[in-house]
Amino acid sequence: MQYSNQQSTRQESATEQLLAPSPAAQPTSGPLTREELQLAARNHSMPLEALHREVTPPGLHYVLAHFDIPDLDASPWHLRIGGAVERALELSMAALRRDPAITIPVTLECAGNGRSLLEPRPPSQPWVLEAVGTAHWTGVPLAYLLGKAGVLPDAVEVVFTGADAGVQGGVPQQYARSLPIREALRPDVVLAYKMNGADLPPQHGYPLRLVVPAWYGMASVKWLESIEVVKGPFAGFQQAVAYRYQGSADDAGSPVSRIRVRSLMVPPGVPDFFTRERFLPAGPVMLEGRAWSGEGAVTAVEVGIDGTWLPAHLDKPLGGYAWRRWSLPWVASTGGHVLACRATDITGATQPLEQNWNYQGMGNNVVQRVSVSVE
Ligand SMILES: Nc1nc2c(c(=O)[nH]1)N[C@H]1C(S)=C(S)[C@@H](COP(=O)(O)O)O[C@H]1N2
Ligand SMILES: [Mo]
Repeated sequence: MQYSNQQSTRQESATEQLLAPSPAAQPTSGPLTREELQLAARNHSMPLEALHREVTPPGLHYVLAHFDIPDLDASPWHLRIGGAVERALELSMAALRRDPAITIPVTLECAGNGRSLLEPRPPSQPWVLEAVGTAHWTGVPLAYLLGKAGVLPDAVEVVFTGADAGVQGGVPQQYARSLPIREALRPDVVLAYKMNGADLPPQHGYPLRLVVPAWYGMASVKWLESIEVVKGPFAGFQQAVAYRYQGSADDAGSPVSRIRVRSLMVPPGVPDFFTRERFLPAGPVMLEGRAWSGEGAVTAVEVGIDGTWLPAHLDKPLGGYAWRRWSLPWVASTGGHVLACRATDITGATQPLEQNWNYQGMGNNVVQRVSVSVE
């Protein structure tokens, strides 16, 4: 794929570029831009072959950071909990590690997963299909700490602020997101300091991050610095402007929250280096992948073979908030084939065969299609 450098030949001064809404904010067709390539090189997805593994090793788990990854030292580091609480708290990492901890397997997915498939393409991190990963997160339940602080009765939301700062849409900011009180008090929302049993890697939020199971990744604030209980809805950029299902630039839209049902397949056979097209020998092959939904349990996965849908076998899920393996034996016959997979969850929601477009490219859970050549 080529990229164009048109976006870099703008006439504005650096200051104008910072303070004006980014000119790249319009959805675009055509070649990937330099800005998209820069983001794609910083933020990586999970190679699809990692779907073989029930738990994703940190280096294979997708990463998304809006700004720079902060270089934080855990020893002087403190978490502040304040706002509409009876007792403000300031906790060191050592103190947090003494609190009761839980470990929970969680599938995280970026809300922008699938964005680069849209036409026209919303200009942002150009994910294809695999901005996902599943890890065991260990830490203190948020509800335990909010209980210690004592949430005041008129509180409505909890705001989480990370240590990372930058400018987005012309707005200087620290990365911050909120949760409604009832979500913040769920027993499975965790302030995590371990990923798969080891200290968080820098890119995943060291020394402490929030993990909100079932919600798209933007809710799980990394490099967590402060927690503020508030009496009105939070209007920060990442809440009020970004992460909304919008029809157009002037549509206020609705907030992105829970992960839409999705399945992915391990592409069978071997790839062509450049095109990633697949080659495999004729004969029996086990098609497999994983499926998840933030709305409730995955109840079915169908596999499409040249347009005919067959029910896949489902393994037990790893947990209430983690993906579920599916498999289907197939006898590959010589020639070209198109394979697809489509999951359905307990609410009856199923993946669309044709993608739905929205202005920010959020929640595109269109079915994956894999072309294979059988020899
Ligand atoms: N502080 C902070 N937290 C953040 C982000 C960020 O840029 N800064 N990105 C969010 C987004 S959009 C996603 S999808 C997840 C990605 O988490 P991961 O990199 O551990 O997979 O982190 C979320 N938490
Ligand atoms: Mo994201």
